[in-house]
Amino acid sequence: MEKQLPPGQFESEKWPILHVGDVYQFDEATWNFRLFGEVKNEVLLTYREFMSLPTRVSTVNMHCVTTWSKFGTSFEGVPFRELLNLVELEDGVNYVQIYGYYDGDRFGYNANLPLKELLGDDSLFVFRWKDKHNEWADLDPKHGFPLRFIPPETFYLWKGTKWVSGIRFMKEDEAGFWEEMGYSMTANPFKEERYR
Ligand SMILES: Nc1nc2c(c(=O)[nH]1)N[C@H]1C(S)=C(S)[C@@H](COP(=O)(O)O)O[C@H]1N2
Ligand SMILES: [Mo]
Repeated sequence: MEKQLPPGQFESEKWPILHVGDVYQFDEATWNFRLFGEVKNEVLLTYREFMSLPTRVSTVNMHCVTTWSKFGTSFEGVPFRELLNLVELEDGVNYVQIYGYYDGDRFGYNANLPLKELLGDDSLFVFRWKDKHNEWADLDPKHGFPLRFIPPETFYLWKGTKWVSGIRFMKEDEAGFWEEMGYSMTANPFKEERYR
């Protein structure tokens, strides 16, 4: 993947940790993943069911709105598009909200994204990464274990929900956690869309 620094960003070799609130403590017995909203059939996946979905490895670039960019990190995860095979969407679904843990609530954090931008190999729910010794390792809880989203690099990394709990399908775009506080709905780092 090409290495292009978006305007106002600097390159970081390290992978910083950034989130609000405490770190989610994984418990397989209570963990599940919910597909809901504008769907004909709501789906609830257990951890085992989610982890049996097809996975792939992608090497991606990450751009945080606080100005660090990290290039060339390899992740293993389930492509977003695999989840689309499990639900029948209502007509006119164009956006999603990806939910995750915040402050005791598994659905306390969310970020909105346009559905059609999430169909490629650079749009993954990840659980493993190639660490600084170039060895495969489980994600650290602070980075979102057991599962976190990594968006395409045409979105700032706040759209990469950690400790994910589900996807809500929507006809109209709706603001998520940071978007409600004034951050950009579209959030393209290469257009420097930080705020709205
Ligand atoms: N659940 C949750 N996901 C989150 C956040 C958060 O506060 N809570 N912060 C976001 C922000 S602003 C960034 S930059 C990335 C940081 O991911 P990292 O800590 O793995 O670098 O997580 C995103 N996902
Ligand atoms: Mo961020």
